[in-house]
Amino acid sequence: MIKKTVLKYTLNIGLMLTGLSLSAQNPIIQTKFTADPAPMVYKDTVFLYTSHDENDAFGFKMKDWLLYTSTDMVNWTDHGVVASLKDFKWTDPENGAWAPQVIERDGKFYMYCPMPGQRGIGVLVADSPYGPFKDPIGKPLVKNSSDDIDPTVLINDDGQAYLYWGNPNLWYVKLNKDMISVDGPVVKDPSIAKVKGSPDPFHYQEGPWAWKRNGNYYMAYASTCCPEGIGYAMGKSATGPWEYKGMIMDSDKRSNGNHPGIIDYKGKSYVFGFNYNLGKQTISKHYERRSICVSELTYNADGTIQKLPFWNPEGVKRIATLNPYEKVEAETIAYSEGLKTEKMTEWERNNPYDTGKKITDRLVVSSINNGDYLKVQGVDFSKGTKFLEVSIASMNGGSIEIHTDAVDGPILGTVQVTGKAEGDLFKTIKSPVKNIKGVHDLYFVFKGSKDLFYFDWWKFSAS
Ligand code: FUB
Repeated sequence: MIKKTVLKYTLNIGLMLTGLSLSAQNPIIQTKFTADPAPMVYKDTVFLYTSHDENDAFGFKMKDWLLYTSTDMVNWTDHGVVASLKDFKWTDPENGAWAPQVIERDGKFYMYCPMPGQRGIGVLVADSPYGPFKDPIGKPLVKNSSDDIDPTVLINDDGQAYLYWGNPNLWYVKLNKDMISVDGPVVKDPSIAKVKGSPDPFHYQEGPWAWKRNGNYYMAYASTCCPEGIGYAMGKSATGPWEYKGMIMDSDKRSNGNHPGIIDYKGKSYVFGFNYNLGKQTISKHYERRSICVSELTYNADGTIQKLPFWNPEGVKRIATLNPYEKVEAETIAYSEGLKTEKMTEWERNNPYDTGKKITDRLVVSSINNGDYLKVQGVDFSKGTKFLEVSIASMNGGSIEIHTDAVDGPILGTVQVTGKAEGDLFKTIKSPVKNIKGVHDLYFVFKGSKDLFYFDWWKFSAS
């Protein structure tokens, strides 16, 4: 494990070297390594399902799938692990949780999960986008060839669903209405299929992402490795024939891989993918420690897509504000440095029968040391401010300085945290703050020595 002070120093040097500034937004998740973005818009929220590179990964070391949500495209709330290889009793639980996709149908949520090494593509189902996800069939949904990775799913206007996947060929199969069984044969897509000795205009590699928009069918994908860019094709039906239309993002040696996830949300379009910036800030060697990025996408009038530069550090613009007068989970983050998140379980205490009953699981911000900070963007203080409440479990104590609009901007207030080794015992601390109005970015800057405390949520009040 790299020492935190060294990590922070290298991170700052890394930020300078990679051209990132402290106003960076990309990569959008800094507390874990994430890859293979699978965004889903459901009601007013973006649900971003991701694969998860372990902190000590050299090659692919991936055990579970994560979920983040946002309603403003800049502040992302961490929901932790939503599914893992352990949910499939028929596979190796240790490694191989590759690129998933989730789709909603008739109020149920279906997660398609590939496992490499000819293990196939499994399916999980849940009644809520937050899970719990369960394996309804107890076996792979698709087990066809060594190409079986990277599923993407589309439900056509006539209700017919299609599952596509594959590296280095694109395959598809029709799904039944139940979304957990197939209808008919597996087909190797004839337009994108690689034919030895023939030209390959698509430069298709893997990571397909299918969608329909304004009557056009689209297939974006990671282009020939390595490095991978993001290419796309358009078609007149859900099964093509596909016509290569160009690159959404050229390959770039700064990112060995890339993997598209594309949505429309609140009147704008977005493409997600990944880079290696965070991992490279601590170690320059190539390891599979990836980080999801996002850019705004623009369609031309004829449905084609404008090419984007490589992931810009600024990311995308905020499209809504954050309400500070309701509890905000501390793991709602626009950008952070030095922090992690983890699930903590609180157990019943003073129980004469010692049943060890679980009271609650909470996801908290952890690994908090002197100088770390988290930023939230676009906090709407229309009612003004008088007090700030925070939910904290102290380890060594310390303080939180609340800065506005910059990490060293004006201080709105300071929360003093006392107490030692409180474990999972969270307490609410109420501190006076100056009055502020309008929309501001907030920086929670942590001061003290090391292992200061765990941070669960915060909330402002105007009286
Ligand atoms: O994350 C594991 C694999 O790397 C994915 O399945 C591919 O698309 C590539 O991103």
